[in-house]
Amino acid sequence: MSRRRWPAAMCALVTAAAATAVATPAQAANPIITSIYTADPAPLVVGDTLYVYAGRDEAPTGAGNFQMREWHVLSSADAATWTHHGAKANIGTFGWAGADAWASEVEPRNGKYYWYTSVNGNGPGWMNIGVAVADSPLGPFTDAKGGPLISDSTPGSSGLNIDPTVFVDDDGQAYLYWGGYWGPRAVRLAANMTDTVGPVVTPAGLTDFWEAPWMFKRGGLYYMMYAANDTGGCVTDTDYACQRYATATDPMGPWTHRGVVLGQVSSTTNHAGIVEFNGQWYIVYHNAGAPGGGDFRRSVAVDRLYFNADGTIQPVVQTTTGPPPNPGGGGDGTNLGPSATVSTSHVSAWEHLAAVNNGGTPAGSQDRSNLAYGNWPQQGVQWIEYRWPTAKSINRSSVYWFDDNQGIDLPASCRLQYFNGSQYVPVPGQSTCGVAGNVENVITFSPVSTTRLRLQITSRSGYSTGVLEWKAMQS
Ligand code: FUB
Repeated sequence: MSRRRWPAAMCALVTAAAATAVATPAQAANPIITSIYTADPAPLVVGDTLYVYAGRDEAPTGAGNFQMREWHVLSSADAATWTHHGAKANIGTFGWAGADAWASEVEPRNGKYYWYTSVNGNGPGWMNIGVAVADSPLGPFTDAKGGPLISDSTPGSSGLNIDPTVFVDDDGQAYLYWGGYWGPRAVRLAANMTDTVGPVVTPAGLTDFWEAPWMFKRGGLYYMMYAANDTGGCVTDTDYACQRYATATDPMGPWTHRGVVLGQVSSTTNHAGIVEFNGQWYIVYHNAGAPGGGDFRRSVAVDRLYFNADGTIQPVVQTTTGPPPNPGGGGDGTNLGPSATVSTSHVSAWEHLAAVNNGGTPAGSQDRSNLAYGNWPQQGVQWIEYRWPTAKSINRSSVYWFDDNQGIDLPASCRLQYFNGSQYVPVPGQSTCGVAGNVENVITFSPVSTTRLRLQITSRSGYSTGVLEWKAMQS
């Protein structure tokens, strides 16, 4: 972090509700939006949409401090062309806060979207972590707790309580990492996503941590990217920062430092997020690259991220063109589901297995207008399966989950398997199997030639699962 970015004075109290904005198309280049200045981007994939949540820099030219009062949302269907949805939260979202809408991140869980924010409270101390919640990625978001989740009075908290990153593991346990001013911290979150569980700890192994952690998982390995500002391979001027990363086999660490992901950018601060979308990996970060840009007038950019075969990350090449369009798929667009024979581990007597491949287009996860498949009262691992008389080449699938708000709920996890002639094995290189409600969750993978495709579904504890439509796309 730049020493220059410490604010001399707090910004004005903002009590207005989050602004409603008309979605406007943005450009396909870096920065991805130039109509306003944006910073601290946090990507999130929901179904076939890539969202970016970002703060808004409102500092005038020549200002020496941040002026940030709003958090905005952008979205893209291909990681290249962006729609700006306007401010979906602001300081007024948190009645107890008064200034400094700093870095944030949205994490989905159980059909809700939790927006963790860095914000200045009105009480004693400075920065806090707040959490807002909504039923959709675009809100409306409201304060989920009525007070800070983390503050200066939280035992063991950081010297600067900013920059939350929240990660929900496959077993349902959620983790919050945050911190600035060389003080990383970690704590478990309760299933309600708004309470902490157990002590705040200082994670080991985040070498040269300065601020801005970002956590994700790939291939069973946990990754933590974070801003550092050392001169030992990171930056030549400690007013600037790079993004280092570490890996761990346990979500609480210890972490092993692996190197630099993103070198110095044109703004002093360096804040980034990593996400997999339509089978490719991306880094979303900010710089001072927009016309009139600067350290307090930053802009969000997107570039491709590449992993080596051993799981290490290649240094990012920063571009002004941004990534090429990635609409997903790549096949001929034919859904092979309707031509398949469908079977299942269990279907409730009053539900309909035929629902999964009858070509319906659900309006939402409660929409039974084209029938619904459900496996109540079964819990744990269940499956649905397609069989074709001859082998089909498939590289993409999607699932629209059924949620009856009773015994059937969104699943905890899912995965796609194919029959390789002797057994079911995971489809190779599959992207995250999404469990979001009210959307088509797209899964991409390397093409397989098979007569059988299976969707394995693991329920949340105490619930069964269901599907409204399942697609298998020809490659
Ligand atoms: O945007 C305000 C602060 O600057 C963020 O919280 C930090 O990560 C840095 O980007």
